[in-house]
Amino acid sequence: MEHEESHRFPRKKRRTRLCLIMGLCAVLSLVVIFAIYLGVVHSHVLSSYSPSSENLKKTIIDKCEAFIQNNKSSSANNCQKIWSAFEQAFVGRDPCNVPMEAYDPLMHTVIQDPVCNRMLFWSKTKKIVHDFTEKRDCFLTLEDTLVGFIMNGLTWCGKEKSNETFTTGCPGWTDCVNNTVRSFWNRASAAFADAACGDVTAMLNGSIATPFSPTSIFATIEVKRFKAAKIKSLSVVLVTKENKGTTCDDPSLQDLQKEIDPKLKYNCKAVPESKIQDCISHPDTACGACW
Ligand code: AVW
Repeated sequence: MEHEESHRFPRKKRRTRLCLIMGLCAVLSLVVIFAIYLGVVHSHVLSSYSPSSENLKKTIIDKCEAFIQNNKSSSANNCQKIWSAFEQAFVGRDPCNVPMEAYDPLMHTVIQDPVCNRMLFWSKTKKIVHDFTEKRDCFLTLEDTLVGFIMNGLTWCGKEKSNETFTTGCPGWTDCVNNTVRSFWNRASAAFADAACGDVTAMLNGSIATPFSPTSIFATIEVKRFKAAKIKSLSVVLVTKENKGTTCDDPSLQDLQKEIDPKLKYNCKAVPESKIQDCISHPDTACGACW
């Protein structure tokens, strides 16, 4: 009995210690869970309270500065001034009633040297064209210029009688004609086409029925602004899938030819997509050999 007692006592002690450790663990776990909860709630409250205009402003200024850092020829630009000129175009306005002219002050604020002979226009070929220019310096699209680079991928709008900027709940591309984002791209495309000079290239999609789509920005804005006094030639690169699809004789491309000034030399070449993909994967291939 005595022997049993002496054994029971240390076992009780051990149990008490185990209980203590388990209790401590439970308390610690609760503290950690509570801290995580607090962190999540706090960051959520912060993000829902901080106006999206602050986030958009930061995104735009950061992208602007990154671009200038990588493109020393753009160093005359002032990102703060660009932001101010940008926001005045749409803040306080009905997001369906922002004409492209609203972005005139922005376009006049941005300093962009034209790059004669290297300008690349595109329509329905967004991915392949940018995969290509990302790897090559021989061609430049609107999205490779300061203003195009900054706004590419962003959504924004304002609201009547409000000085806030929104990045969600904005009208979609086709919801209304004069929407904040579409008018920006129309205006920026107009400026890009106005600056076009020398030999100009356009990459169009030979896998669709109408490569020169009459409703596209390329057809409605850019081609209409090509000036024969500055532009020597327009070369169409018709991207085809294994030589299938539309050819350079396509009626829509004949419309394009009719649309441009006859003084401007026109040529068109159907190029298999695989050939351009090869050039994307082998950046050492000379640009002239890509099509
Ligand atoms: P695109 P663009 N809904 O490939 O010639 C949503 O037709 O117009 O080429 N987004 C749209 C819609 C739509 N219905 N239509 C166009 N977009 C947006 C600037 C979308 O982001 C350059 F200088 C699509 O990827 C090119 O030479 C983009 O607009 C020329 O304009 C292009 O549509 C390309 O305009």
